[in-house]
Amino acid sequence: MNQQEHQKKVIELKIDMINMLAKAGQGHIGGPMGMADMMVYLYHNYLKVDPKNPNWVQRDYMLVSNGHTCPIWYVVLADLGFFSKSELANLRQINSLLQGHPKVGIPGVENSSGPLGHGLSQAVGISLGLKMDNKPNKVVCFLSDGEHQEGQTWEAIMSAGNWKLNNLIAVIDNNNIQIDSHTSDMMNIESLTEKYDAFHWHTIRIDGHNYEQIKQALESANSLDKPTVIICDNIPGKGVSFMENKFEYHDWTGTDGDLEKSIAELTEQLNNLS
Ligand SMILES: Cc1ncc(C[n+]2csc(CCOP(=O)(O)OP(=O)(O)O)c2C)c(N)n1
Ligand SMILES: [Mg+2]
Repeated sequence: MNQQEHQKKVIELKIDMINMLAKAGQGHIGGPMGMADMMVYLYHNYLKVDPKNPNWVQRDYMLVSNGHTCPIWYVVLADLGFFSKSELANLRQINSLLQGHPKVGIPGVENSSGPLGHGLSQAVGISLGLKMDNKPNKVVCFLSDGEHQEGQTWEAIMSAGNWKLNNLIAVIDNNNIQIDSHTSDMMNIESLTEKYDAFHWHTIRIDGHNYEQIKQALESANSLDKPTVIICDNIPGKGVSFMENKFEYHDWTGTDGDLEKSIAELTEQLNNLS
């Protein structure tokens, strides 16, 4: 997918996501909007996956540790055909496939999450197992800035560096928001670059909305004898003016008019592309 196709797909999927949240009446929005560029790039230009055969033994593994951001994951997976798009209309309904947090059993979803701070450990386990079996599959794990305030995340970072897991890529949604504060005000996690370097990772820091930077970062991953981290300096709520950089839009709780205004802004951006 080239840059223009990518931009278009990102906006279309943001609109799908907002429609899905509108139907559910609530759900997480700020993080997912900021992660969309990277998520779409990964699935369309990088990961080796087969939507018709989600458990294909040769697949790359995609994990999302910051599980509350699953709305963007769900729309990307549905768009690729991992499951029917009609499932999106049942988000957060009792007994439906797609709950507010992702779980194993949803086609394409490799890890259950929601309780934060565990996903990188799960990814390290998979990566280590694959290496022990001399398998070429890659493992990509999304995690958040907020999760770097949790001890287990650092145990996983230390383990991956120690075992030189060069089949592992951690992608950080470094958006400087968490549930009810800016991350830097709650508990500063910086400097991530120096910290990952010190834990023996190949450390790349990019603007997570820049197609070329995303492309180059992924091209340089896995080439060294180390795990790779791509620290994405993301804008939460990216693409909707009144949501951008506002921790108040960590989630959307049904405020009247918000979603209609968001879709109007995104539709205008889409029209400007074509
Ligand atoms: C172990 C754990 N503690 C607390 C929560 C509640 N919680 C849900 S989302 C969230 C914010 C975490 O920050 P981040 O992942 O950076 O969120 P975002 O950028 O998407 O706003 C918190 C504290 C949780 N899900 N799991
Ligand atoms: Mg965050």
